[in-house]
Amino acid sequence: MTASVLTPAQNSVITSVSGFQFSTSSLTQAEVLQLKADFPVLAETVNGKSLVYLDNGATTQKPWAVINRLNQFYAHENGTVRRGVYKLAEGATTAFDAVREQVAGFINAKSSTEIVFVRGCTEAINLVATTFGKAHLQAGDEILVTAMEHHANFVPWQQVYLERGCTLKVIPMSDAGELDMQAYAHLLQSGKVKLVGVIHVSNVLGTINPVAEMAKMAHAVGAKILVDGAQSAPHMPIDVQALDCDFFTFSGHKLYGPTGVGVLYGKYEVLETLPPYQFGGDMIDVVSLEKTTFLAPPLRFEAGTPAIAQVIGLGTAIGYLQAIGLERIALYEETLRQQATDALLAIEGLTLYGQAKHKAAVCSFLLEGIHAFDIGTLADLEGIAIRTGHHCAQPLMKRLNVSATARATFGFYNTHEDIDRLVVALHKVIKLCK
Ligand code: 7TS
Repeated sequence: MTASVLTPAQNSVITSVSGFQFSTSSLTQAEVLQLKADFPVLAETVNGKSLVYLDNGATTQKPWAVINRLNQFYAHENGTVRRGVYKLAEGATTAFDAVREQVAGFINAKSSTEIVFVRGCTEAINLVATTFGKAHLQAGDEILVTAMEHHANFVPWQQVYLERGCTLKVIPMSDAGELDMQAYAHLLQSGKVKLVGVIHVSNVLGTINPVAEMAKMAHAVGAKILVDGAQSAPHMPIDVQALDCDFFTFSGHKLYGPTGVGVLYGKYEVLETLPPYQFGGDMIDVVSLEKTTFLAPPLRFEAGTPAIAQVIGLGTAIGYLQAIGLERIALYEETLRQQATDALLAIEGLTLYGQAKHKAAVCSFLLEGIHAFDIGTLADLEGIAIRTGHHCAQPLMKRLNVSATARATFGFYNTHEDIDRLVVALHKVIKLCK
C-alpha cells in the first residue's frame, strides 16, 4: 500500500480531533478528488508540473460555487445595502442579511446581532483592541497574549498597552509548542488582567490551544478573552458558546471565500459596552450639528458601504463547507497531518517545529544547512507552493531561535499524493544544496 491510499477502515478509526468526538468518518480519497475538481486553480500547471498547493494557512483557493456567486451578483444583482427602496437594493440587502444569520449558525452564536462584518481577521482584532482599550483599559491593567501569536493578535495589543499605560505579558510555551497552563494560571493571579488574546490554532506550529479552558480561567478573574480563529474556523467545527469566548475572529479568504471580508463575533453584552470603531454612514442613529448618536451592535461597527459581494460570497463558501461537514474535514485533515508528520520526520536533517499533542495540519520545518527561502524556491520549481519566512510571528521565531521556516499547510482538497510530491521535492532540494 502506498502512503497515498487510506483504506476505509483507517479512514474511520479516528473519532476524536482536538477534543471533538465524531461519529462521522473522514472524507475518502475519491471524495477529496471530486471536491478538488471544484477548484479551478488546482488544475493549473506551475513550472510544467501540476500544482500542489500547500499554502492554505496564507490563503485558500476558491471553488466554482464562490466564483460563480460573485459573478452572478455583479452581473445580475449588484445593488447597495440598507439604503434603497428599489428591487436591486432590496435583493442585495436580503442576501447580505441572510449571510449574517448563516455565520451565526456556522459558529453557533446566540444571535446574528453578535456578528460584525469586517475586512478580515486583522481588522477584527484591531477593532476590538481599539474599542476595548478605550472602554475598559487603564494604566495598571494587564493584557495577556501567548508566545505564539500572529502579529495580528500581538501588535494591536502592543499599541493599546503603550497608549494606555497598561502592561502586556506573554504566556510562555514549551519547546513542543504547548502553552504553559501553570504559568497562565499564575499570570491571571495578579488580579489585574482585563483581556486575554489567544491564537486558536497556531499558523506556525499547528498547536490547537485549549481555548475553552483558557476562557474559563480568564472569566474566573473577571477578564475577557479574544480567540483568533483565523486558522481554526476553516478546519474544524466552531461553537463559540461552548468555547465561551467573548470574541472570536476569522477571515473569509482562509475559508475558501473571497478576500476583503472577515468576521468579528462578540458576545452581545460585551459588544454593547464598546464605542464605535469608525464613523460615517450606516452606523448612526441621529446626527445633528452638535452631536451624533449611534446604532446598536453590530451596525455600530460597520461604518460605510460594506463588502457586499464578498459577504455574499462568504455565505456561499460557508454553505460549501457545511455541505461537506466540518467534522469530516477535520478528520480528513488529521490523516494528512499524520502522514505529513511521519514522512517529514523520516527525512534526514529535517527539523519539524511544533509537536504539540493537539495539532492541526500545519507543518513548519527546516532542512539542515539550507535556508527556508531556498526550500521554497526549489519546491516551486516542482510545482509545489509552500510558504517561507517568519509567518508574521517574529516573537515566536525568536522563541524558536530561527529567523524563518518553510511551512506546508493543508486544506481538505489536498491529497495524500500531494504529501508524497512534497517529500520527493524535499529530497531533491537536499541533493541540490549539498
Ligand atoms: N491570525 C492568524 C492566526 C493568521 O494566521 C493570520 C494570517 C491572521 C490572523 C491575519 O489574517 P488576515 O486575513 O487578516 O491577513 N496568517 C497568514 C499566514 O500564516 N500566512 O499568511 C497569512
